Amino acid sequence: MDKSLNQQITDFKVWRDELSQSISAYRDWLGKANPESSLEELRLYDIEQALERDKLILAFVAEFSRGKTETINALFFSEYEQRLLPSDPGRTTMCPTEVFWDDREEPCIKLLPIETRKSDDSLNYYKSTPQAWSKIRLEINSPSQMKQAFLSIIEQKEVSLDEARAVGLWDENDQVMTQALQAKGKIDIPVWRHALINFPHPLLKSGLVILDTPGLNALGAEPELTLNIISNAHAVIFIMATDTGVTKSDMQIWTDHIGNHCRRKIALLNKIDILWDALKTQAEVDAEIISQINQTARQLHLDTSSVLAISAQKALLAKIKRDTELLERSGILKVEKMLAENVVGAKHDILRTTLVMETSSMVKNSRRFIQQRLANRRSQLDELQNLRGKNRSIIENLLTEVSESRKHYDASVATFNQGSNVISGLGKHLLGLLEQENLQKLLEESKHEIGDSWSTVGLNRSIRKLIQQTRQMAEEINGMGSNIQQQAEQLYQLFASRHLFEARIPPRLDMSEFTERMAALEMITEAFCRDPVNVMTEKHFLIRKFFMSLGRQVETIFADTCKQAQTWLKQVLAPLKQQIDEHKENLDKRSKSLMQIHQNADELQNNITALEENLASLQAQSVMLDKLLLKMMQDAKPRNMTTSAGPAVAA
Ligand SMILES: Nc1nc2c(ncn2[C@@H]2O[C@H](COP(=O)(O)OP(=O)(O)OP(=O)(O)O)[C@@H](O)[C@H]2O)c(=O)[nH]1
Ligand SMILES: [Mg+2]
Repeated sequence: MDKSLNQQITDFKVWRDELSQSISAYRDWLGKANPESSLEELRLYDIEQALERDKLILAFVAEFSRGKTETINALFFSEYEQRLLPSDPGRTTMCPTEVFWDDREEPCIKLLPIETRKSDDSLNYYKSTPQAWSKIRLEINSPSQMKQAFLSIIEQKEVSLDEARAVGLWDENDQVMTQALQAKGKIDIPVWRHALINFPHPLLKSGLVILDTPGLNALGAEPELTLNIISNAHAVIFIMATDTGVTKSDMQIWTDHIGNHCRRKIALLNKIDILWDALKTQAEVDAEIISQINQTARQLHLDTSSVLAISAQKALLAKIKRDTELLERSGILKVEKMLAENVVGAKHDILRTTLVMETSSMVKNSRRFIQQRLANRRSQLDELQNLRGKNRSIIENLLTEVSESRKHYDASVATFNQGSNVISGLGKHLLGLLEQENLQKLLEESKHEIGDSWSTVGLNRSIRKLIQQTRQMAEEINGMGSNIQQQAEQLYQLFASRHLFEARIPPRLDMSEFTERMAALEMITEAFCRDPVNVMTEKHFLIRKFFMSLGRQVETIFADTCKQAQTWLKQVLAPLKQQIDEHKENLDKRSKSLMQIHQNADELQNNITALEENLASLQAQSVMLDKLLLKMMQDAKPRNMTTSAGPAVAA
């Protein structure tokens, strides 16, 4: 394997682990320093988990026999010196296959029976239902046992027309099926619906997940793949073959399942070895390849730099035989370079700009908090040191002063409590819109709108209406969000003007991700409804399944947004609340120590000593936070990785 891709993925994992350690150190500190920080601690824990479980998903999507599995073998599994995942002429991979590593389980392959398609339960649901899967253990030291086990991915069985219909796999336009039915009265269908391969390969251990898919038939039959799994992949690798060129069904897969709904796309023109011809010069072969690349890029509306020509078969062979010349000629090194730089690099960028920024801003807040506390303690120390040799009347004056500011302050706190109550009332109303109960009503209405006919026209109309409703809802939430934000801002201003608190502007609630995700679902639905095969044959089974999968997706989007809104609501007043408590504690401390000194002059020195000790401890904490922050800021800088800005991968 090319070192750059391997190295890049491993480096990325090391970076995540180091960052996770810094975050964990900060979380420990926070727990001890601020007993009221459980919300932040929980969030930090979530971030640590997200870093640990972070996945980089590469989906291989194409019509059958274009060489997806061969490319996966060549890219990731050549060290087993054989074709580990089964790849053969004709339709080979029968079920979508996810290859990954999860150390909570032994190496194994898990298979979901095709009959599960008869129920409305989603693939995602089955993933959390272990008893539904058949499991084969993998002996990782025995390539032959593994190869044998992997053959299950291509298992098929003969069933009657009724049975094929019952699992929603009968397709009267599929020639292979109709011919089989005529010839033997039976149809071949896959034995398994989905395969999960848990495999301890170093790259998979670093968080890489590979998704291998069968051709158009399976994609069309399992809407959840397009709606959820493929559209969530970090990059989709679309493969065509030089011998067939871009066919009609290639184009259909591209437009329906990839084109507009995937973030990063790489197109590969495979099997260039077929063009290698002893009677042609290398220049002639190169010219033919370039011409095919240009034509493919035009057809797919991609930049030519996103289309690469390869021979997966020769790449696998070259790696096994350690033939560097053939490896270079196979074109696979360019694919590895592109994946390393653009896909891994881009993923790294996303984490840097989101998680690192979020945690470092939390550390900055803590640092600011400690600085303020230090300043307060210093002025308190000054006050006490100035009392040395002074008479009791001065202390009495100071006590009156503290008590006056306490009264003044309590009045503001009462205003804060009122405002905070109003905000939590508004917040409840806002969250109510995003709750599953409200969504289920919307989904029920959509289902009603489609009626019993399950037609594409009905589906399209109902989804459009649903999206329109959620758009209005997002606007309503935006309005409520800015109302809350304004009310919070007034409270911040009140404390800034009356008690010299730091003036801050509370964060806004951002609903743009929600709207974008809903719009993406609308686009996928439109493509599905436009597809002539779905329109002409009116596949009720499929449309029903599509609607169900769509419903699950919308549920996820609502749940994510609800969680975000909850966090935002908690954060909108949290910094102010923290300052209010801190200020109260300062006033309490000040008046308590003045009272002690008023009663007994000897207490002055004890109080000074205690404050000095407290100052020293705060200073040590401040140094520790500075170090942590510095480390995080360094982590936030791009390393020597290329960023996602380059045009090489269509985003
Ligand atoms: N000549 C040549 N044949 C290739 C190349 N890559 C794959 N093949 C052959 O093409 C056939 C199909 O390859 P697969 O990897 O099974 O294709 P797939 O896209 O995974 O196909 P399905 O699993 O059926 O969806 C196999 O016989 C491969 O050996 C290549 O670069 N050159
Ligand atoms: Mg395959």
